[in-house]
Amino acid sequence: MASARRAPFSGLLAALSGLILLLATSVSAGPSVPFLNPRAEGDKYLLGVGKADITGPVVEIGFAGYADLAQKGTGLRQRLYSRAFIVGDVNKPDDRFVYLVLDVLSGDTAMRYGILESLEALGDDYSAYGSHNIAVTGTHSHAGSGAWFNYLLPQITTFGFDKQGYQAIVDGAVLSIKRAHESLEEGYLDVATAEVKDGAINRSQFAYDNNPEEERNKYEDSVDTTMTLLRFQRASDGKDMGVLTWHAVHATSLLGNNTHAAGDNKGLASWMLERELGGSGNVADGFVAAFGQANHADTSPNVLGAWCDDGSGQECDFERATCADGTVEACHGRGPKFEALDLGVSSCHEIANRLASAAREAYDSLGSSSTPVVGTSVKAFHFFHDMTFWDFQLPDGTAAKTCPAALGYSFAAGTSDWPGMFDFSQGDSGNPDANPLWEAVKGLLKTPSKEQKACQGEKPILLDVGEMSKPYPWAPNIVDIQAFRVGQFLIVTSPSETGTMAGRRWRDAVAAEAKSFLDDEPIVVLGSPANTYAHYVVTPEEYDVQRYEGASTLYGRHSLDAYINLTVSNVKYLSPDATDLPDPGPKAPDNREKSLSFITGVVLDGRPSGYDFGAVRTQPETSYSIGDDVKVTFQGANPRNNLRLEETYVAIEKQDGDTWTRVRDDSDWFLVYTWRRTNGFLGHSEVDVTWETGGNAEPGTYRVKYYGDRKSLGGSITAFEGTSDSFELS
Ligand SMILES: *[C@@H]1O[C@H](CO)[C@@H](O)[C@H](O)[C@H]1NC(C)=O
Ligand SMILES: *[C@@H]1O[C@H](CO)[C@@H](O)[C@H](O)[C@H]1NC(C)=O
Ligand SMILES: CC(=O)N[C@H]1CO[C@H](CO)[C@@H](O)[C@@H]1O
Repeated sequence: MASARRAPFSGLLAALSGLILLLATSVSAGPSVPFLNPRAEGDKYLLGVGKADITGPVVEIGFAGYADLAQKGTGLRQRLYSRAFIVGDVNKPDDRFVYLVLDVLSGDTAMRYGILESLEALGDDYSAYGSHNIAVTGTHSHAGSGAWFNYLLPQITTFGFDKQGYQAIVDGAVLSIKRAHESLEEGYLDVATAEVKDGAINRSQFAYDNNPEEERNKYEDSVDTTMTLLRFQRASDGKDMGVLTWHAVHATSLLGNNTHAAGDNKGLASWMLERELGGSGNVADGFVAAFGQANHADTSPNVLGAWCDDGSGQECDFERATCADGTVEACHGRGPKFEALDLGVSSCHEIANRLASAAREAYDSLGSSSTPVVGTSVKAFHFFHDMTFWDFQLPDGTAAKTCPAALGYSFAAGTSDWPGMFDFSQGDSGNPDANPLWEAVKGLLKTPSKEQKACQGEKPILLDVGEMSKPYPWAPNIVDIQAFRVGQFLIVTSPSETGTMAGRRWRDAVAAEAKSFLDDEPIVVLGSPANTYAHYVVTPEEYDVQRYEGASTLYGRHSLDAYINLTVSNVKYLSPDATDLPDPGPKAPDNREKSLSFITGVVLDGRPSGYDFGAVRTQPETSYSIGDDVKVTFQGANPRNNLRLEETYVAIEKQDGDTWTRVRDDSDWFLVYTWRRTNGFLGHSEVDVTWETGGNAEPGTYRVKYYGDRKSLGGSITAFEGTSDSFELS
């Protein structure tokens, strides 16, 4: 990162204001007064941050990411959020962009259309927002319900599209934008970085090693270890509104057998940093910290490597990730705390801690070694591009082509983060476990055209998804090309999970182009998976190896070159003088109303005689020591009756004289909600609440609350609650 020009005296001013803040702090200092940063330098922008709940149905719906039919929700560990950041030009308020980080697998076409429609319905106040300036990205958590995808292939493992979960994401994303919009104020941006050397390893080193040696030699690591942090600071009182970070690591710390919804390592890191930095020195309740995803495609948070869980004690095969039986089934990545055998929960906490610590380190270096964002203009562009047999030229003049989407054989094998199950293809109709959606569409599978086979080259085609559009398209052929710029800071979004080296090439190409109109050294970050879910993109050399990531690179060997060409050719629309936008291109298909669904709704909730809804089935013990798990069971009802967005299913209340105050809710990582059916026919269910007091509890007298909603046979939904006996924690 190059140093930027600084206004004269601003260093002195910053030092003075830092001193004043320091004095202010020392007067009021309690034990946990947050670090107060000196004022950011640089130009002023219009800035806003906001956060809202997007937690969809947490039970009975398949989770997105691992494509494992067995991974259906049974509860909630931590609510999922949308975090919104708005940056605008002070002089031209219509020139602005919105960067969303959602605790979900990826941005997607369906939710993006929904968000754009809802914003439009909000009227004139929101007319500055549109397709050209909104990026919808996911943290890539593999621990949330799916069933909200626009295209058919990722819908298969969740039995189709679920409007309730889709709407929760759209409504929460829009609410986060509203909150960010309402918080808009003039302020400053500055950038700092930190290294996360123990946050990720390369899970496809064999493919990475196929990149040219001189290129590999330029980098110390086979994953990008730099976390980039962008601080939002308002000018009126110098308070920090939030931080937006980018770092590459798969959000797959929670394993494929975890069935509690959570934002995985990135969602958890946000909660940690928001708790640490929200408060006195910063904007009190609204401090927003987001951990955006970057070029993470070949990274894994399972940093101890991939091992065979077959008793052999061997590492998985370096080339093919297989174990002694020749399959990948026993191969599992090990997180830093894999011995805990707790579905990845402890490893997730550890990785989140490493991410939050790195962000904290970057944050603490602001002022002393940060780069102020300078240059007043803010620009954004977005357009759709059809990758179907698109001819273009590589920078050296060679002709290249992209192809309709297709997945190769290694896609079915999965990765060391979780072996591919792909059992949706093996269902037969006589089998009671058969997947109804797969049964409905498997006859529509096509064999690839000759042109497609030639185009995909090294990739043996397993699923020719780009040539299958019945009953509606199976995968995107039309992708979102998008980039934003504020001052010398550029954000490129990728609809595909992007490999380490692919991300480096892409960022470098954009930086080189942006130099033509910037006085300051460009800082480029890549955010993904954004706007649609276009599987993977790796370098052509990695494509040739056809591991999982190469097999999932949809548009053929030159997918990355095409993304680079399309972005670089349009960087001119980000120049300070730009007054127009690129052609919006062919609209991506909207499958929301066409999507199949075999997801059954809640029929009714019942209860056994003698137990009301909310009755305590198992009371807590009278006393616990910190470190114990407090467990309480209630007579429950299906949480799909009410998502309780911005509210809670469970809470911990602390006694203070005659009053009980809520001290924990669903946003807390250590308070876990589990729902179990106890009689499917009569609709009976129970809810287990576990409070892991080893996490962040203090001594006191407490009780557990449960908030439920029951459905009658007539369809009406009635709220109820339950309260446990009190207990001592010491
Ligand atoms: C979850 O999967 C991991 C990895 O295979 C395994 O070690 C662990 O025992 C599993 N846990 C449960 C509860 O099945
Ligand atoms: C992209 O490809 C087109 C040909 O389709 C070519 O004219 C153009 O120069 C390429 N742009 C870049 C930035 O490589
Ligand atoms: C820096 C890095 O990620 N290195 C890892 C890449 O993958 C190989 C094989 O899994 C590991 O051994 C390296 O540590």
